[in-house]
Amino acid sequence: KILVTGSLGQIGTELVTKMRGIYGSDNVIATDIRDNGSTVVKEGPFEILDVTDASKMHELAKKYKVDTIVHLAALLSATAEKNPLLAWNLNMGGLVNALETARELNCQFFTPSSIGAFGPSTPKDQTPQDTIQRPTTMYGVNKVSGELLCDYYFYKFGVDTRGVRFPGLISYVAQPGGGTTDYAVEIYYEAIKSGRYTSYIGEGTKMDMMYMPDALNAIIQLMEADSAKLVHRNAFNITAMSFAPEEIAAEIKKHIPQFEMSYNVDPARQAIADSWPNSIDPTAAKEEWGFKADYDLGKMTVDMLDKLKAKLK
Ligand code: VAH
Repeated sequence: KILVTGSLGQIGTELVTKMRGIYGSDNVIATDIRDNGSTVVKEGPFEILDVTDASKMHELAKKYKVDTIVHLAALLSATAEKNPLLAWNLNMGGLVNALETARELNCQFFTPSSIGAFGPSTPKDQTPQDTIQRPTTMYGVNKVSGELLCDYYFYKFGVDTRGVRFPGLISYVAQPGGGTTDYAVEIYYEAIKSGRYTSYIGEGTKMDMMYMPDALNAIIQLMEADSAKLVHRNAFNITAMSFAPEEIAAEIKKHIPQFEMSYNVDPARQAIADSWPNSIDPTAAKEEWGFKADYDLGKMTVDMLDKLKAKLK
């Protein structure tokens, strides 16, 4: 039985549905702080859970006899930078509650880190798996602390914790909330809706990205990997592509020639993006659990535009 927090978020919405298809609906308990009446709520067990409520989390985990916890509930980078103390309390408070529940009930554990766990002093191109991590955002501080805390729970208490450093994730089912890479999702919606997009991230700002199907496969593949083969645990660099705004705009124009891109840089989110790597090296994930991405920018763009045309018509 798998308990998922943040089930109504960008990752959770699709991961719950995919896991229910693989492991059986009754074996995936979706939780979130609100009920949005979506299929995630209707198609299997759903519970309201505020991850800062330790006793409620423990009560639900015991009620459903869970053996796996997937902890996704968090504030993303741009929101966290606007509310740093709220971000610390929710991101770290929620994480420690989830880890304690996993320790007490002997659960396998997954939570994502991010390319946001790196900072300006980190090597920016092909960022290594093991390198300096001094992020300059609250989100990054949360992610580095989270990686260290998850490794600690593995070494100290034997909790089977695993994680990946996600790049920006692009999807058409549920929108991201409050991220820096959200422009790469918004641009596809606007290409269909209005035929033009004004990017808040400036030209030339390269960031790692990944299409959601590859992200979901990575979570399941890592969780099912042979633990004896894992040299690293929290958290693996993974990526599918790296591009700047003008590159995704050019790819969209191949399909929508009249698409127009313009720029109105948001200093706050540009500063976050500038502190992150240009590209990271996913070799460890490939070697230790066979990670590979199927979607590059071209293939993702075809699928995103097809799916959004159907969704938005
Ligand atoms: C964010 N989408 O923008 C998240 C992610 C690497 C980006 O961490 O904050």
